[in-house]
Amino acid sequence: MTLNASHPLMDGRTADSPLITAYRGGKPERRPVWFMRQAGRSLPEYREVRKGIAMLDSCLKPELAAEITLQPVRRHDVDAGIFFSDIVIPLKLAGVDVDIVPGVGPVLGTPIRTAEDVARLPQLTEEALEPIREAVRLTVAELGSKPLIGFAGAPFTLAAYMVEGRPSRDHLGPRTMMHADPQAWNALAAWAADASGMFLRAQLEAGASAGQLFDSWAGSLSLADYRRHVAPSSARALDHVRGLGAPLVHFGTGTSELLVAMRDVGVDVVGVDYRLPLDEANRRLGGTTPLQGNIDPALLAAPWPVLEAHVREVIAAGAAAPGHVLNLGHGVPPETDPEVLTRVVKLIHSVEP
Ligand code: 1CP
Repeated sequence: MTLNASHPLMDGRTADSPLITAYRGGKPERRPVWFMRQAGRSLPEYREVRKGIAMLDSCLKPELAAEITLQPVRRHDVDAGIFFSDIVIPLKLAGVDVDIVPGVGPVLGTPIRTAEDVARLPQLTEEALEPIREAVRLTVAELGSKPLIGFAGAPFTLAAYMVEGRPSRDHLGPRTMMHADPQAWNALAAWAADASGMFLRAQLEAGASAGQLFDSWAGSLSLADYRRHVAPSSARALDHVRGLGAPLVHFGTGTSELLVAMRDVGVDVVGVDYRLPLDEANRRLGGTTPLQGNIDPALLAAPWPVLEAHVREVIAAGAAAPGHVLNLGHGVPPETDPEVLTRVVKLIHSVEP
């Protein structure tokens, strides 16, 4: 199982890029940076092209998804594009009744709560993923030597929406289900693992040079629950893309106690949220895992000297790790001034690697 010879990671375009070098634990010629949610509402050019088009529809128009992916790369000179899509797109493409409601987030027509609900879920097919492959092909043709990062939602985070039917704070529904009805839970997590795994594989095969699994809400789990009820299905999602040779990143928020378990599902890089300094994350991981993170998104709205000092601290703390890719500790807040992001990128690139 390998990528095609004309894939950007195989034909010389991205293999030696700063991002891929750092993900592989090397020291690149410039310190790489990208931002989670760099595409999206902080950019006026995004708001312009999205006018009158629903979120999930915009993800399924290949030209539009490619354009939105490229916008922040052009504007900020970040070291990678993150594919514009959403973690619930595989559900939508499988035929699940799901929408993204403005101001709310993902909402399902019918929540999935029992073994019968899980058994009725439609299967995602390879053909349904064609708009995703097409958008990735269009994007990487424009990106040249800058890598595209593909992504998918981890089964727990996806299931958090599927069981609750909408965003929730404490994710009680899935956390109850894994104990009250472990069989139904395992079946749901397996369905989500395969849907996400196929979605990520489609992006990598079509031209993405790295993949990130988002388990954004894993921080609501105890370590014991994570290891027993969640890690096996996250590993199953990644089984779809292991061996392709593309670096794999695993990120969640509130996961300071889970970092080792998240690395152990079999990834190359661990994404760290803003709560834990990177030198401590590196210590917990034994000093052998490249890290990504972890500028506090709250500081993007602070006066520049405060933000600059914080970014320099993150760079210094990350130097302990075998490789470090700068990012935020979670996504770009929609109200962020995009000029601040550009300035942060310039600052990061100006510090000697
Ligand atoms: O109309 C809009 O602009 C809606 C906002 C929006 C955007 C821009 C949503 C709805 N999704 C996205 C794109 C998106 N989603 C990207 C690509 C853009 C980029 O990163 O630059 C990615 C990687 C995601 C992934 C995603 N969706 C995650 C994991 C990352 C994270 O932020 O933790 C999650 C949890 C979702 C669910 C989701 N989709 C949208 C919203 C508002 C939410 C969160 C809702 C909640 O609070 O539970």
